[in-house]
Amino acid sequence: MSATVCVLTGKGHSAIGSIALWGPQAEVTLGRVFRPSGKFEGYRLGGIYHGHIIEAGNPVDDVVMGCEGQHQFVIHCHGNPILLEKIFRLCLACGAQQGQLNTVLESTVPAATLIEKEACIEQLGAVTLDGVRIIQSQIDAGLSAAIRGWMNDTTVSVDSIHQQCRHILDRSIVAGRIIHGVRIVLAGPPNSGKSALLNALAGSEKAIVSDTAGTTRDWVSAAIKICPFRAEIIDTAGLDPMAIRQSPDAKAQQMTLALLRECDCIVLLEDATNPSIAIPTPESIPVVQVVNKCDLFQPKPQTGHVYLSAKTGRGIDALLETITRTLGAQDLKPGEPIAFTPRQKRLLEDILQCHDISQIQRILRDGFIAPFSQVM
Ligand SMILES: Nc1nc2c(ncn2[C@@H]2O[C@H](COP(=O)(O)OP(=O)(O)OP(=O)(O)O)[C@@H](O)[C@H]2O)c(=O)[nH]1
Ligand SMILES: [Mg+2]
Repeated sequence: MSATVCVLTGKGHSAIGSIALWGPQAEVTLGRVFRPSGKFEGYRLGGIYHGHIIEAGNPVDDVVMGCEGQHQFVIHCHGNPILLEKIFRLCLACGAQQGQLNTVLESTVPAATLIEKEACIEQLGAVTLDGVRIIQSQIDAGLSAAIRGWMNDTTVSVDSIHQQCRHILDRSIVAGRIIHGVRIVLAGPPNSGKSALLNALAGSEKAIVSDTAGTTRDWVSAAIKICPFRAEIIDTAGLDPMAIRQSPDAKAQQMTLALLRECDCIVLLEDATNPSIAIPTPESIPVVQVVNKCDLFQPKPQTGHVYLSAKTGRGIDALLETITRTLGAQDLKPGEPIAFTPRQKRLLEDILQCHDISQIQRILRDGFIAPFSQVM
């Protein structure tokens, strides 16, 4: 089996760049690309080696290389991305195959349990610091503590475990939103002020605002922070039952309907000066009802509606608070157990199917607590 190589550091310029090289043939590839300085007596675990990356006998870069485990090396070179790319390609030319960052971590990060290993990998994809914290808190406390508690408590009942599993799965939806971000779709009839609201939320002119109905056809988006979420706000074509079939308008309508089905929350706008018929939305997606243009007309308040003016900005804070509440941010307490991978969620769902405590104990031991090496 050939060695595997992967660039560990980001794509931009930096002082140092790092490349992982691992696998049973790693030393063979290294022998072709790395020339240690001074006396060399072989690689040992924890050893740090200064030397040069060479190509056809000529030095390419001055590097420091660490032996981080059996057949596991990290080359620390200068951080110019062109140089990193060159060293990466040299390793490929010298027998290594390209690996993925996740695989590097699975093979090289030391971890006592599978939850810890998964936490190391998953936190790389977290889009907020809160998301990273949620994942990290599952290693010693959170999910790990809940599982250890069930395993150590000889009196715990199947019903009690089931109840807690359901609670964890519910909270995992909110946690997933904080970890991976949310998609929020602005929908409503033409001219209700969706593009004006997107611009107000983004703080810049992202979308064209005009009093011509049907201005927005293709969707436009902006990324903003709605604490504790990172939100992608999507402005859509106004929903208009009169849009002619087969026309670009009809296509825009279909795109809006597809976006409504694939988001975490719908902000449904209504024009205070021009009330329209209710727009049906998918049942499973939470909706925040907004009445816009309240600077022109203040309608009689209805509970559950947010009244605002995208033009003056009045009511925008109330909208952000309502979105945060609707997405359940307040339901998740710090350190609470959550499942942060599809595998963990599947195991909790499997536990919900078990009626025998010994079956549950087996899933807990093999799926959560077993050392990483025993499970893979
Ligand atoms: N007075 C007032 N005018 C607004 C407000 N929001 C939007 N408008 C105006 O309403 C018109 C339509 O606004 P848009 O944001 O383009 O509406 P839209 O929902 O994106 O329209 P389509 O893209 O056609 O679906 C523009 O003339 C805006 O200036 C508001 O809060 N107050
Ligand atoms: Mg628009």
